[in-house]
Amino acid sequence: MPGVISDKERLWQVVSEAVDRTPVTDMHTHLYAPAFGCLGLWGVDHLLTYHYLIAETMRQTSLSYEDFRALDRKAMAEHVWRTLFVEHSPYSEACRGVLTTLGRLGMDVSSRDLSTYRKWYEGLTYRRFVDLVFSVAKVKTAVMTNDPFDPEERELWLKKGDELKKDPRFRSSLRIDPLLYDWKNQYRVLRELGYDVGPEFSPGNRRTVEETLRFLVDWGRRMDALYLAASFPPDFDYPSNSTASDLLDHCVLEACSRLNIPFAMMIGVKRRVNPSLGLAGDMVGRARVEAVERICARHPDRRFFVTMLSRENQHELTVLARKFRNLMVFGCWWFLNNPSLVEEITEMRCEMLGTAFIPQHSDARVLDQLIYKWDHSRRVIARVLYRKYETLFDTGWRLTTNEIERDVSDLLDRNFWNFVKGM
Ligand code: RAT
Ligand code: ZN
Repeated sequence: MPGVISDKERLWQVVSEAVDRTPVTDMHTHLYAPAFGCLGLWGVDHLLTYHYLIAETMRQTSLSYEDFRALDRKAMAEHVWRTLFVEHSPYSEACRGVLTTLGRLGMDVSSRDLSTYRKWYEGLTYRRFVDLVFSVAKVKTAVMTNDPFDPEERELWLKKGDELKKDPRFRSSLRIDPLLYDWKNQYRVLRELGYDVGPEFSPGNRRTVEETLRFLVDWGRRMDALYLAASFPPDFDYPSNSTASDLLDHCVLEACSRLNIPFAMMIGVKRRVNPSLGLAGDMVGRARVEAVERICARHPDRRFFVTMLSRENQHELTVLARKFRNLMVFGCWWFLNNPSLVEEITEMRCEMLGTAFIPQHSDARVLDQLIYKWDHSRRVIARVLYRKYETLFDTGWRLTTNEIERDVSDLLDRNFWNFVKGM
């Protein structure tokens, strides 16, 4: 067999190079294409004021939440830097991420000099920086989280439309949390946009159901969305006597069917347990995998991307994916995106699903973060894959370089696209 790998040293080299070099499709980010203007965040001050770091800072500072919130972005970044990087050692995952990013961009992290990092960015534009970051991180496509309920973003879609879709590196997903969980306020957005919906969502109100469906299909088309998506609280149940469940049954899944795209469910987040922390104030909770089981069973023709936030849900979810081919497990989400947990979860998924899952997404909010999120994840994925191939090697099975590259492309790229296309 050409390219056959005959020893473990070579095996490690092939696996680590394949994982390191394969361009990824990052299926869930909060990034924006350059055409979205100031919605796109980048630079060291945004890196330092990432909400993951704000949560850590507020544990180590005597500043009140109010005083911290009153600081401007630069002062906030300086406070985070001093608190987490100077007064303590920055080995938490989110802190280390800042250092990996600056280092991979060519800055000297040993200087500990925030002002030189700021200077490094001077003269760069977001547009040029996208080229640099995508090439350093080896990301070929980033899927955005596009929210028509955000007034600023909605305006852009209405005014600029196609211009927002010109950069092929950025693709859209239509995010609908406000519709599912805040109907009593958000129905007004639909009305303002010309959809004839009422203040109560009830399946018996045919006009409201049809108009909501029309809204979802129109916006899915407007964005050219690759999937519809929402996050769900730990107590999400399906089917259940709730607006969210009714909306799924009567509008959301039908919209997915008409658009021929999957629905992505991110389950297990308890929003705003500490509202003073803003985005950093959300909590994790153990959720009900049975809800996913029932939705997959009831809708065999629909496709579901699912990630769950609680570590305790991971085994059950992985087993469920063995039962339903319309379920694609993805990512180690948010509080799970730490090397020890990524390692454990990825290994388990490899053992039960082979190559049929999507190991990671970045959830990057600041463009620069693509660099560290993928750098850190690739290292763990390479280690886990090597161990799996090593166990194969020990049986006497021999692999070729092409086979390993094929598997890695499936995991980091193709599984996503095939599932989107329904292949
Ligand atoms: O990881 C995060 O940044 C979270 O704040 C959330 O955005 C989460 O990923 C989500 O998409 O709801
Ligand atoms: Zn997210």
